[in-house]
Amino acid sequence: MTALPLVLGAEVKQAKADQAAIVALESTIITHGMPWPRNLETARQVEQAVRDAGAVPATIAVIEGQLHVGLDADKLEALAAMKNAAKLSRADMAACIATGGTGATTVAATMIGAHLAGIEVFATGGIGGVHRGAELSFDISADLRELAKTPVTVVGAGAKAILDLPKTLEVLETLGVPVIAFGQDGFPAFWARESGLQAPLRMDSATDIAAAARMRSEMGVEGGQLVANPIPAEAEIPLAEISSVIEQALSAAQSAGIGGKAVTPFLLQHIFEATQGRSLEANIALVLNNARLGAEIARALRAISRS
Ligand code: PSU
Ligand code: MN
Repeated sequence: MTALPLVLGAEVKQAKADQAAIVALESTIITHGMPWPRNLETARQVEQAVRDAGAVPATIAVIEGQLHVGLDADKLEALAAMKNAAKLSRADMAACIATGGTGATTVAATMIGAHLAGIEVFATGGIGGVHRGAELSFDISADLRELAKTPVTVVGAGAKAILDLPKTLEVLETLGVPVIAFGQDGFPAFWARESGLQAPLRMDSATDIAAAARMRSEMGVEGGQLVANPIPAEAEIPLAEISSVIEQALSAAQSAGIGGKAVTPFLLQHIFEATQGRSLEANIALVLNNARLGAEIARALRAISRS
């Protein structure tokens, strides 16, 4: 048998020994979601937001064939500066590790890494979902199926309106994934607090979210939970404003013949340019907000385990 080269960062190792609260963080947002050098700055700020909220951050990535859970400062910087890091999901993560490759982890791959390291909570920006036109392209992110399978609570700001949000919610329901809006009834749409759609579930405290996760595992119901945490009001770009930019980005992707893994990064970059960076500022604000809530949920889970 080949042993899994799982490397815990020093801070994460200590947190495991202390049974402290840990929050996993993804790395595709660093390599494919934000431009240099804001990606590095943001990655550091997000880690600090987790610490300030009383938990330990564990940024996950594959580096030279090792699955790192918690990156030291040098590794984080090197990854952020990389121009050609792979974007890893469930399908290609093992192959990358086995062949000594380097790549950033998407939501799906980060969930797998977190679970292997015994981490129950993961904070990010937004999840992948059902793309518009999926009835023809069949482009549905592996993130959705991962949520159905792997017992990690993922905190995101909903899903971007570059996706087909009603279909994304339908698929999550079919897969048996709890979708919990935090503190409101509506399902948030990443840059916008409201998508116009109702969220299937609403919770108002980290304790309730932690209790629901525990109950699922108690019952032997597999899979995780999606917590949809609305962007802070002061940072939001309402749907009416961002919609036309999204339409332009989608038609640009179509004319350029973009497909597969390249779709999401292409759309994000286009929207960043078209909003003169405002989309990036909003993105950073919501990730920090999710990091804080992730830390609260991780602490609430620790509290339940101790009681
Ligand atoms: N959505 C965002 N920002 C991102 C991503 C999604 O708003 O950076 C990234 C995440 O890593 C997510 C991945 O898991 O894109 C989904 O890609 P795909 O649609 O190719 O599965
Ligand atoms: Mn896809």
